[in-house]
Amino acid sequence: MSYILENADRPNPITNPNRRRLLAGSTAAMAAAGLAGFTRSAMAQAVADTAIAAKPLPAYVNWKNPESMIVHTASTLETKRSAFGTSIVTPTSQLYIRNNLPAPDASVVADRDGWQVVIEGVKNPRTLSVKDLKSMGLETMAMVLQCSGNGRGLFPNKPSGTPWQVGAAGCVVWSGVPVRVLTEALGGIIDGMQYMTGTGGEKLPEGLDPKSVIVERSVPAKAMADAMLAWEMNGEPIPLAHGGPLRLIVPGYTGVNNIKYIKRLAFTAAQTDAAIQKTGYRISPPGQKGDPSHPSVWEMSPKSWINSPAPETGAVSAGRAQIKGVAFGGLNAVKSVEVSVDGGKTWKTARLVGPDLGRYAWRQFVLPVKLEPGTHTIACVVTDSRGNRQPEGRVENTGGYNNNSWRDHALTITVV
Ligand SMILES: Nc1nc2c(c(=O)[nH]1)N[C@H]1C(S)=C(S)[C@@H](COP(=O)(O)O)O[C@H]1N2
Ligand SMILES: [Mo]
Repeated sequence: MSYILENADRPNPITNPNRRRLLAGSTAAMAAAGLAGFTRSAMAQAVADTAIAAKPLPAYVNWKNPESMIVHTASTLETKRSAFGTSIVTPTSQLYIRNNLPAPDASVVADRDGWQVVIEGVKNPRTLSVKDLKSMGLETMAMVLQCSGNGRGLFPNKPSGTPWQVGAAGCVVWSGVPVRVLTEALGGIIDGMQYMTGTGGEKLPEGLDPKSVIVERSVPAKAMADAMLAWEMNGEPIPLAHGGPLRLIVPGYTGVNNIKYIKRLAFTAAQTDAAIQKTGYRISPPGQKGDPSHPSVWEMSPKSWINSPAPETGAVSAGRAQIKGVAFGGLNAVKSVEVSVDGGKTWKTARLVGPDLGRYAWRQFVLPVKLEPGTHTIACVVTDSRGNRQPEGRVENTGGYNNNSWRDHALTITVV
């Protein structure tokens, strides 16, 4: 990933219409941080500092809610831990963003139905438009979209890359045509094709080897069972920033495998030799660069985290509280979630709340507690339907991928 747009033009903070909301948000954050009692000038200074620290939304996603986002760079935005609601689906206005390359020109969403995708590795290969796809089938599915680097910021050795906390993830409802239906309509997959390879439709920067920058990922062909080519998310046409007009959805697989603005879907005998597959996104031992002998970031593992109370300030009043969070199994449904308020010494089973949107969605959970004054470490652990339990520790790796350690995700709160 040599070509990463980290310094794209950002809107001028003075003229940016979001600035007002940003400042309002900072004031609220300060109040939450217990700074409300500070002198006026200290308060004003702190507000100014916060406003400087909080980068404005980049122009291409200036429709996102600035109060719920952490802007790492113009191509990496995460959802604040305090901003995850409890009604399961992550609003598109609050969902994280990760771009390895600048998106295609906005003109591609002016004629969504005209977007074309090449299907290869089937008996009757064809180029199909979104309009064609819409006539071929329909499925709707809720799925956790999570960057493989989510939780990287919780690795003590701070691997290089965006230091995501928990917010490079969301639960999204997608609509589109199942890949299975599509391949059947095109005569089935050619024998021996072991991978499903998707290619992003970005215009590649000139002067660089295309293989070094192209967003092209292969996943085991079996992943196609529940995969889809989607044109809608959370009830709207997929915004360009999230991969419209057409996105490959591979449920249970990490974010990078879900190719935005897909222009080619191929069943292939081998994995693509694009750098993003060959050496990038590999679980390599600390100090070693990724290579094809290391596991690729594919399936997600069971993971959960607490979002309330007070994930950012850690300051909570004594008395009754509802400990809330999210839990998912990756490939399997959530069976149960346990919560500890003593750093993992004792556990209580939480209650799963709200409708079950299927095995690829996350579940919200709640545990009512009475918090006594003092310092407490709140942790949670999910077990999936096959009995896989979220581990206590992380697997150390150079890229800081796949952190699902419950200890790293625990919250320490001070109850007064
Ligand atoms: N075409 C394309 N697809 C892509 C990417 C990209 O840069 N280009 N980034 C990937 C990565 S690393 C992640 S985590 C997700 C992010 O999806 P989002 O920006 O919709 O949240 O998209 C994936 N699909
Ligand atoms: Mo990612």
